Amino acid sequence: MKPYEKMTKIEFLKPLRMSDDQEDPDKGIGLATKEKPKVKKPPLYRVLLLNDDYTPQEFVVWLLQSVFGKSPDEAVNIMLHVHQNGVGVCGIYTCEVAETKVTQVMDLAQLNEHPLQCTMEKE
Ligand code: TYC
Repeated sequence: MKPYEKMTKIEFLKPLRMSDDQEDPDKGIGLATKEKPKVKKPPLYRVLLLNDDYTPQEFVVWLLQSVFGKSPDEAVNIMLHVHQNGVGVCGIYTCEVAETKVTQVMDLAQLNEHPLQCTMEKE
């Protein structure tokens, strides 16, 4: 039986260990030993809701629940924060997700003929 025939699938995928008496071809050519992590965290974006005098409060609460997955209590709190302070954060997402949320809010506002504005900014 050949050695690889005894190997499991996982063993087969593992690189074979070089035995001590074999010459290491990479020895002494200054290869870095400490690897830097290769994954970078993606930039994040805040999605902001702006206050206006015409969009109904119930519509904003509904949006926060359906687009941003907020609970009824969270949605009311965010809506009231925006109502009182002029602007508020609906959520923090990667760029593509944030863009999608902004588009969904703007489309729903337009469809329902409300002047609601939604934007995003880098964290
Ligand atoms: N100010 C609005 C009103 O009193 C409610 C409102 C809240 C509108 C938040 C927009 O992003 C908003 N009807």
